[in-house]
Amino acid sequence: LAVAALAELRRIVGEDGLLTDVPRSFLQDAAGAVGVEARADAVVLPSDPEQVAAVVRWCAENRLPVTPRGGGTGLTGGAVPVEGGVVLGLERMRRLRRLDPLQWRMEVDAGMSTGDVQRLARENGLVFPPDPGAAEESQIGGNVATNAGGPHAFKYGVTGAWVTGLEVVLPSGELVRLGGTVRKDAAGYDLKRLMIGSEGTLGVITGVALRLLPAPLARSAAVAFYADAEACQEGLEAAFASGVVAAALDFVDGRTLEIVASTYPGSVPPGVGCGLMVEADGHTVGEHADAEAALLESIGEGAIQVDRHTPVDPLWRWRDTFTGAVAARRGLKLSEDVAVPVDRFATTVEAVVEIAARHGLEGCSWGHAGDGNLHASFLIEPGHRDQLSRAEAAAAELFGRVIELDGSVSGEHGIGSLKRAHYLRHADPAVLELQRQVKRAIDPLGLMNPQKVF
Ligand code: LAC
Ligand code: ZN
Repeated sequence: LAVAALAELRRIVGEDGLLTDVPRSFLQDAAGAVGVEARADAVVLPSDPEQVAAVVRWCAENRLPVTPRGGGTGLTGGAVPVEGGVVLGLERMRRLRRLDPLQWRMEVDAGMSTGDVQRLARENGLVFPPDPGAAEESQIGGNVATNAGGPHAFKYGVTGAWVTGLEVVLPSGELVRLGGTVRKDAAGYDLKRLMIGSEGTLGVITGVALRLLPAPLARSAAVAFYADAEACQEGLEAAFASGVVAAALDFVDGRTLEIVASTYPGSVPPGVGCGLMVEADGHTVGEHADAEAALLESIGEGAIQVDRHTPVDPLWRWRDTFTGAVAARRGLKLSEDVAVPVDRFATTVEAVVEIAARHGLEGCSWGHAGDGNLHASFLIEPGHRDQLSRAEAAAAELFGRVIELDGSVSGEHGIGSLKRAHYLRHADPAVLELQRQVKRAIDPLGLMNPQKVF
């Protein structure tokens, strides 16, 4: 960027709000260096919504792309700039705007970490249920922009289910509020829903109004180990048949388990091909006890071993290490995020391993069994072009299989730039065209997070 242009940006965000030597950390996300060519002219770190609006307006006037960025923990390159221009980081906007414990709600700056949102709720006897991984690094605005999930989405829904209002800077630079602190709102189109999960392609989320719940009084967790994915599927279906909604129903396949077994807070029996992690909760002691009993009985059917009374928080902390541990195995992984109807869960777990082997790779999966959402990973070594292209071929085949099973190419991580080709291949052209029309209506210059999603 020209010196005069940088001076104008500096006037908006201040000396320390502008980075002209773009740090490498702003050119990647948690997917690592897998297949995106990143490029940016500057990083701006605004301190309030008005600064965000001024930066976006300036970029529109100067026809410069804007790439909004939360904590950078995404796995699809969604926050990675690919056409140059400005990376707009929200990390300096972390204020609590209001917290009304008795009304079960709070409003925060978009840059507040999701961990802080969860903590503030907990300290007030409440709970913010969405729990995508990397809670301490990821930001609530990014979680909204990707409609992030997590283990507890099974019972409580994904991030968007908890959003009552959004403050958004539109691609023109206009600051608008969509929804608010009301719990119901049927006035006009639900445009906040359109922003939720739009991956920064329709505007920059600067503020988020959330509804919360009273925290469950009692929680407990158990882990069931099975010989294979088929047996795990039976445990899963028995848990559904029990009529009790588990707070979470996550799984780990045999290969992933080998990688993470040493840090499991218990001991893994030999001969395990699949594990199921189950949480029961309740707002009264009785409700919890009934839920726990029903779930333990159902997941016990056909299990090799059931670890009852697994400490809840350590279990989920362990669970949160899977993605990093699997990547560290060979240095890198190509990680997919497919979702299938729950009755096709075991078939898909087996398909990952089988497809990987045919491409000469090691494949494994873990994830949110109750939602039929698998994090299918193909392990690769950094710098091996050939392994990366074989992993890409394996992923393409997996996506084809998942679509045949009536599944989706992304259950929770979104499309970003890494999954775009796969999404474009499988999406209905009429639905794609409708999305393009929406995009053109809101971002006619095409400057907001270009080359993402479709
Ligand atoms: C997980 C993240 C990768 O569930 O979504 O492990
Ligand atoms: Zn996940």
